[in-house]
Amino acid sequence: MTNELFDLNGKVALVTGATHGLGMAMAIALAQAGARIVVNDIVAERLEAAKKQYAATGINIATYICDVTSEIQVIEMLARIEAEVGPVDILVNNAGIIKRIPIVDMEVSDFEMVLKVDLVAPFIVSKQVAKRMIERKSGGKIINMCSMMSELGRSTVSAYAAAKGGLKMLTKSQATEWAKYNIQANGIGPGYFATAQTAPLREDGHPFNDFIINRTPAARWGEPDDLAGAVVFLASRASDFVNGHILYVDGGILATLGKAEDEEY
Ligand code: NAP
Ligand code: GCO
Repeated sequence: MTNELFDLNGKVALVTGATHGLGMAMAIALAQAGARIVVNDIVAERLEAAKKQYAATGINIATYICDVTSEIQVIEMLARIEAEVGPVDILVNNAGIIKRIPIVDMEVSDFEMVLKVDLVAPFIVSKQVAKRMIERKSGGKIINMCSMMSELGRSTVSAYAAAKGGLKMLTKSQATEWAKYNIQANGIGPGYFATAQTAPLREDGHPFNDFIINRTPAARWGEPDDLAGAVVFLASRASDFVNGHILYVDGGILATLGKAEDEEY
């Protein structure tokens, strides 16, 4: 019974921007649970390189060039996916960017770009995928990549926090509108994970590295594979009565006020 709850055989999963990082780790986990994986990116070379990396783990992915901020490109991509792979059953809105600039120094165009990729794009892709799920009466799973910044502010990442806070509330609104169609919309909120996106915070003895290790009860950065269980759970029958939930995978960051430098828990 338990294995069947998490079985994704026969399902098609689109993981946006999953050419590396958290997206790739989640896509691999979904594939290992039986899903057929579709990945998009904006750069053809990155898709080709990713295809080889996935193949090295025994996973044959379908790839599509698509800028998730363009509704026209998303519509065209979904039409091709349906014709060439099959209708999307599971969507992971993983694609995202960040700009670390103090508010007073940030150009409006930079703020708008982060909102466009991290909030408007998940709206676009979810809308187009959900429309098709409703038309097919198939139900489905929408999983939005939230963040510690869905709950907390941090200097220099105001645009990202505004987007990820909005994405939390978009997730709850999607859950409200789509639950009756048996579509579950939920979020995953990773803590601080070791990927290209956070590399600048971990390099060359950056003080933030030690800060995060001290701020995280698990006393380490997350590794992309730490999201495998969360994404398979939210993509599977096991979460059919879970709606509008943000599942934080953060080593305990949100559970604690933190501790003094030399204090031991
Ligand atoms: P990442 O290394 O920056 O990867 C983001 C991916 O999104 C890249 O493959 C990128 O493609 C793609 N992308 C960006 N803009 C796109 C667009 N307009 N259309 C299509 N694809 C686009 O990020 P990550 O660390 O793996 O994180 C993945 C997600 O989890 C993001 O949403 C991030 O905000 C979130 N998250 C990360 C952490 C963390 O600690 N790492 C924690 C919480 C939440 P290119 O490489 O071609 O630009
Ligand atoms: C930052 C980091 C974070 C992580 C993640 C934390 O500069 O604070 O990039 O934003 O990416 O979102 O959950």
